[in-house]
Amino acid sequence: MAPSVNIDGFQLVVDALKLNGIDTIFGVAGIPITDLTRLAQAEGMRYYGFRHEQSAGYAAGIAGYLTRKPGVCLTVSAPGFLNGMVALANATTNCFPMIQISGSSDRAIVDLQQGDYEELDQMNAAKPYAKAAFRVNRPEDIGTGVARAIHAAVSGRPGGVYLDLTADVLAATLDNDIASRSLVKVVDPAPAQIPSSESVQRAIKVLADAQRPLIILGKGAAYAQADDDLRAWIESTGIPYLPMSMAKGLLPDNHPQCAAAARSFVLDQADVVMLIGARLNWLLAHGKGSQWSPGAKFVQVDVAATEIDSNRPIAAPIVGDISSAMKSLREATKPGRIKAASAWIDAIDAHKQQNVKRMQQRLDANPSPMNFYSALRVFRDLIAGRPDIYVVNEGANTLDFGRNVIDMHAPRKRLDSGTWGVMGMGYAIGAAVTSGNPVIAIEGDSAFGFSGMEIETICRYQLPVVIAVFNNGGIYRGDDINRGGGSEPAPTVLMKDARYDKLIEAFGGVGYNATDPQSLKAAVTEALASRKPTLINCVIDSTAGTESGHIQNLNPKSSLSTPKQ
Ligand code: ADP
Ligand code: TPW
Ligand code: MG
Repeated sequence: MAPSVNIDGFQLVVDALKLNGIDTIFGVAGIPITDLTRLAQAEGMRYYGFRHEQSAGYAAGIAGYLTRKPGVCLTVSAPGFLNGMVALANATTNCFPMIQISGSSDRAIVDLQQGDYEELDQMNAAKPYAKAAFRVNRPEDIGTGVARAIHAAVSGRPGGVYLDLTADVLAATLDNDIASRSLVKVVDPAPAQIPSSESVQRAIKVLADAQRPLIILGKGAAYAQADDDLRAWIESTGIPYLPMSMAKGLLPDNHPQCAAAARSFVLDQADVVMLIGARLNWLLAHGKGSQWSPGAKFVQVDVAATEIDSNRPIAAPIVGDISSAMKSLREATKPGRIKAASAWIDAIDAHKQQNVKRMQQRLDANPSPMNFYSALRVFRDLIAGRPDIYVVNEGANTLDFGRNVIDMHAPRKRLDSGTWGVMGMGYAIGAAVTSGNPVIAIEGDSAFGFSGMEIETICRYQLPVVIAVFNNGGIYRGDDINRGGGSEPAPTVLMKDARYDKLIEAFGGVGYNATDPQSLKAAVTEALASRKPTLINCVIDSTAGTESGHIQNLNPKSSLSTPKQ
């Protein structure tokens, strides 16, 4: 007797995700996944439909970072898949757990290149950009495919995983009993990786012998959610720390041990540097060059053994997950064994005071039009009393000044362009959806433009997102000139006097045009109180920024004469 056929691939995918506690999907509907989006919603999952897959993927990536569960992005075949792929690569680069699930066309036709609708060999295209890539070719393998994707995304160093579901598999049907037996509930997807006690003892000795120790906290430490152990151990040692941008707030930025206001001094002077969930990549000048003391010794806590020695030799690697590592360090560090010397702390404090004074003078100035400092001061003051607010910050100068000016007071509340320098509204939506908390997205006018249409998404779902477009009329600045003398705008120039606030009104959101700190403060305050989708056009001096922001050293220059800055 033929088995009773009563479950299809669509249903199995939803069942497999739900069985593993995945309750949210970000995506764009179309062939062959339209019914998957409908079914997911019908079955109680949250589905957020975007205007572009890249934004949906950024939302999924940041949701993964914030929740430690893989964020799921669902895309259609070929172009939709490729649009999402930037976000998957971004997740891998930033160590965010994410799964991009994409429908794909007919395998037989794709493999013979016979010209199918949206034809592309997606799994192989995804491989170089993903931590792992899988394709499901039989409906009875859907459960295994989802389980493997989850393990790959969250275990060890998290990353982006690609899961290909062919149109045939989605539409296929399967006997109900066989189908339910094929599902896999993943057990312990991110197992603890406990560091060896030798590695912990070695690190303690290096730190205890240091004259001028320094801790650098990265977003791996934020991701680990080991906030209490991390803070307790750091406070017990008195070692000053520098937060990388997304680790800001892990310990509050106004903590006495925070050395952010003396960054150059501590990097130059430290004799032992302990990296906790931070890579010695371009963001730290690879640990080399004039910023760094050539004799500095390194301790590194990281879940990825392959990260060790990648840029500078690591004298004391602690390979393990940060939660286990901080527990081991707390247990193994005898009281008083590691103690930052008071001469070192005093020297740092002196530098901090000078720099804080200098910053205060800049913040106190009230130029017209606003510059980055005067506009950011408004956000700095508001956020100081609202640790629940997420701050998304993207652009070049808008990003760099924002990082320095806005203090963070709670863990994982600052989300920014990260390791790859990406921009778009996806993080703001992902943070709002996963937390329900208000989000302030401080975006350069160019940064905003990468996915400006997602304001329709924000309005459609009525998300409490306040977008502040720092409108200086360009990429970096708004005053460059056409070097050929022609009348067309210069390459970095965007439309002068654009009114971005008018855009959101088309979708029923609230727009403000802010030309001074008072009107900006009033607009943000009203927006936070109402929780309505809001876009504030912040008019910034078009000459206030610098080309490439704070990374001019990475920008090769031609013999072309540079304009005055
Ligand atoms: P940042 O940009 O803030 O400096 P990076 O993204 O460069 O941070 O570094 C994050 C590091 O944290 C990566 O090397 C990654 O392997 C590591 N990491 C991520 N999650 C964990 C974890 N739970 N435990 C230990 N290390 C982790
Ligand atoms: C996908 C190159 C880096 S920063 C930036 C661009 C285009 C925009 C800077 O202008 P913005 O900020 O946002 O107005 P501000 O305050 O300095 O004026 N394409 C991608 N990623 C990157 N990083 C770029 C281009 C870039
Ligand atoms: Mg700009």
